[in-house]
Amino acid sequence: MIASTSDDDRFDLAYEAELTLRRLLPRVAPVWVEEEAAPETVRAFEVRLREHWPSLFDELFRLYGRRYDFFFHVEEMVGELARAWARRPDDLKVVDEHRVNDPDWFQSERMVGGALYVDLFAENLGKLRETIPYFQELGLTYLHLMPLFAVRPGDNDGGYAISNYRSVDPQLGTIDDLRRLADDLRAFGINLVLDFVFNHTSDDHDWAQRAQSGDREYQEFYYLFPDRTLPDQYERTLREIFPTVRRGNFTWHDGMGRWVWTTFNNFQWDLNYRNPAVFRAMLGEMLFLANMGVDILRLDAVAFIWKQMGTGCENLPEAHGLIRAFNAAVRIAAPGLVFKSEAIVHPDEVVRYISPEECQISYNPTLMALLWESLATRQTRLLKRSLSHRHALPENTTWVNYLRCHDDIGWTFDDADAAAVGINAFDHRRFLNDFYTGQFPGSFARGVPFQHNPDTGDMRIAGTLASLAGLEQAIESDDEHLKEMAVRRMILLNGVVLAIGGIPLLYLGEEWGILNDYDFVQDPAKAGDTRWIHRPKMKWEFLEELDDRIASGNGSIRKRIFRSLQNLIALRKREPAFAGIDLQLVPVTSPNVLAFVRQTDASRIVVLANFSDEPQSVAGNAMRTAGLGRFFEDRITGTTYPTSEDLGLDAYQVLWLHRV
Ligand code: OTU
Repeated sequence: MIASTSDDDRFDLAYEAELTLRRLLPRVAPVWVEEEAAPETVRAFEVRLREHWPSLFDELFRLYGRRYDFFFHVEEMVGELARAWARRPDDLKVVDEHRVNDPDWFQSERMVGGALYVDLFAENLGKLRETIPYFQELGLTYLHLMPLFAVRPGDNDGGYAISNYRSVDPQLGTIDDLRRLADDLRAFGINLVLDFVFNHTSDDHDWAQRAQSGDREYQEFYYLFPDRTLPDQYERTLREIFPTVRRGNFTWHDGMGRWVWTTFNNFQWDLNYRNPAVFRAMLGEMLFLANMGVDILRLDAVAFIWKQMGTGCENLPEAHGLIRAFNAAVRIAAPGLVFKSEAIVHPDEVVRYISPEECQISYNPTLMALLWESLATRQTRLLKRSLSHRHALPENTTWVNYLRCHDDIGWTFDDADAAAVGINAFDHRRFLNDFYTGQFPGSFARGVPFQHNPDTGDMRIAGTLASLAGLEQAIESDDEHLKEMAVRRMILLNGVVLAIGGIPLLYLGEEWGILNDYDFVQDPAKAGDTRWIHRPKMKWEFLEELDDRIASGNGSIRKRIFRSLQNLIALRKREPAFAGIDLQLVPVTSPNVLAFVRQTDASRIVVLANFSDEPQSVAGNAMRTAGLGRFFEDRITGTTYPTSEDLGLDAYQVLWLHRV
């Protein structure tokens, strides 16, 4: 049988799936005995297996149906799904039940996220548990802990080079600490988000070590080549992701005498998903994480998981098939878990990962890049152009909107969108890089280059929100006006991200306006990676500055940034119009102003955001047409305006308007 996609084949596949299931079900029986599963546990599993089996089988057959060992792997996999379900803690099964009945649970206006490195924020998992009141004070209901698993010694790419998915980095704690933290977060209504780093393992993962010691079975877990013949052929069509680490995508391994496929760092070995044993093994790791109490799994580097000679080896149809297969498996064995896609690629490709069958949630890198673009140009045309046809998503899915994360900023907007508003994309990216590295005359930003590629001119930007928004420069020149403008820019950006539709995600530390940390170069394991400039240690003494008697100078700036963000978060969580992602742009005459409506049946908010350092005005009538009636009020300041007059926006002002 050959995997293909015609309608006849689809019929045959459904039939094949049904037959296979009939044969497999009795074979699961020993698992139930071993696990001493209650009858209702078995029944619940069988109901969902029947429901999702056709899609799981379909995806697996298309990927692996030609392999001689296909049915062997399928049988083992179903056994593993049953075992995972039998071991799933009861409280998670209760959550599963709720979420199956409410697939929009993550669309709530109450969802507000934060991300952090355990060591940099609180030293270890035990101490992190003690900071839960801080998350509550800020209003977080979603917490992304950067990878905290066992890693290779030395450089481990901020935890993204994992040597064991089932154990925690001993410096951070134990797997039991993680389980306890997950339980506590759940008790406080905070969703736990962890990474599933499934494109690659560390070079010291057990599988990689076995491969190094010559074990053929594990050598097939990776892409290994005896000479340059195939790597050279692949290279013709590949991008370089970390060109300053090493040119090309392959690393020579002396011990094995082999070239290893390493898309990222030399020590991150890409997994070979053409081998069904790899899918099965990683599914086991995923189900283990699911049963730890993870609510949202961040699928790292999704674009890269399938390779095909002659292509860019990014965003291939099989990559989507793999994610759908993982998803179908989760629907069977851990149905409350959802996926978040980390595809920092062209916007047309970003959306292809987003569907209830694939990733229910996705980073919104285009919005992120275009908010920074608007801040640099003071114009909103490219942002609006992009929002006008790229914001809407399929039902039961949403965006994660962010300004900064642990990674760099890449200018991943669409060239045709740029052309449509009269912008040459190539020149514009160069301008943005100049602007955010402070090279462009008049720039307020203090970013640094990340992964400059001398051949293509490509470059990304590292730096904290505050340093990129002008606060570092303003503090250095001790200029009150510049400080004021910088703080307003930060409030403006947050005011948009919290309102625009999707889950807002804050990189923790940014709530204090932390500046770039230039000391990372002193740590040899970090010096080669400028992203560490925006990953400083949390300074808990900032909290004392919330006390008016202590706050002064930069302390009072930090206090203002913290309080304004805290306030915006609280307001967002009280506003039903901010649920979901439905958004309508409102036409206004000023090219510097972004205006949009968010609404539900019961409420409606008009957001105005002035990206210029000059005051702007918006016609009162435009607000009336947007549904604000004769009088309306700004939720943020409490100011009331009449639609009979034009509305004046201060430099960088953001307003959340509702009818009174
Ligand atoms: C991800 O990002 C992580 O977020 C990074 O922190 C890791 O270094 C990397 O994977 C490897 O695990 O290259 O600059 O979408 O942009 O997947 C960030 C393509 C990265 C990449 C993205 C990757």
